[in-house]
Amino acid sequence: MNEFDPDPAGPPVGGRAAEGIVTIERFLADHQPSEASGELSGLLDDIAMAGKVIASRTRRAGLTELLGKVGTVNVQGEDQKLMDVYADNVMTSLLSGHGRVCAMISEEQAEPVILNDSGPYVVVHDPLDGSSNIDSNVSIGTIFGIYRREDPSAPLGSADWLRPGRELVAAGYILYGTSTMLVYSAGSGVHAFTLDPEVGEFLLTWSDLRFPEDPAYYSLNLASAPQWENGMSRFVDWLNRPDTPDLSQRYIGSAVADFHRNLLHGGVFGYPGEVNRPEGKIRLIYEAAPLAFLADQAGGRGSDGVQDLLDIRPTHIHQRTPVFVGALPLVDRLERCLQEEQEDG
Ligand code: AHM
Ligand code: MG
Repeated sequence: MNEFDPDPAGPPVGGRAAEGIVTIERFLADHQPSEASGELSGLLDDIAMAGKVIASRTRRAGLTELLGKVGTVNVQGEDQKLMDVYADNVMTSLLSGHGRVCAMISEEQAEPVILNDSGPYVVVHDPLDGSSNIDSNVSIGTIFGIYRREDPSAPLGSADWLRPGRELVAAGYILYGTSTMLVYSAGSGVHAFTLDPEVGEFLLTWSDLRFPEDPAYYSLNLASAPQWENGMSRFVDWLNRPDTPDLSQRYIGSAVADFHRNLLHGGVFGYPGEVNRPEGKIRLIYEAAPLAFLADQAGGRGSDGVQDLLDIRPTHIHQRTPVFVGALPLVDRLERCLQEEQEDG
């Protein structure tokens, strides 16, 4: 073997590789509890369909008029790229059928989008995370979470979506990278499917994904370090100690892509609070909570530096939070660094 030969063992993915061809539709049907109505599987299937449509358009983004800014500013004060708007429309359109979804919370919509008062599910989503990367052909993704309404016959209101991530019944993302991959959990493990563009189906790639024991990466935008809240320097000092595990820094700038790589190879993604922006940048409901749900299901966790991200009950739909999400030892270490700083004052 010379230095250019690929590693014969392949990447150290902590999950079970698929044997044979299993479509997402079949996997969902085989894995739903026997007493389930099939509504949640149907909803996940609708999301997979939305992923196919968005993937097909992102593939052509550089060739079409879709690339560029739409000229409006979303509720976060960010320019809306045309693809953001397109992806938001696709999600709303495909999830409004079947009467399953009562309301959707989207990064691109200032207010909840009400679809069907008696639908049993609320969907929260960032239709195109990392969209500032589109014009440089870098991976982006759709993040989603699903809550089941406690009482679908009660009047619909904010209590149906201002809920802690711990109450999610499913969450996941679709990553538009070198291939398109759908990763989801409905509370019994994390499963990953790759879109076969020839047949137009998501096919099982790994089931029961777990963070590998030895983490390989940390994903932080080190250029923001001068603005970070104080305890972060303790973590950077720890990273540079000779007895610290050998970690590489990798930062794509699409949280979903950074999370995905760290899930496969072990690592942590962080977007800390900053001195002038203690709440950080990442949104709790449709970015942080779904990723924390997946991390938890894969043997990792998510924290805001003080508490588990899954325990935070939001007070408004576009609330931001500091985020540390990924492999357990790294999230625990980050939390400890921030807490020690607090204690030492
Ligand atoms: P977006 O939802 O507007 O795309 O913003 C979220 C993105 C994350 O995907 C990414 O981790 C972060 O913003 C990058 O921000 P920065 O360029 O400040 O590092
Ligand atoms: Mg986003």
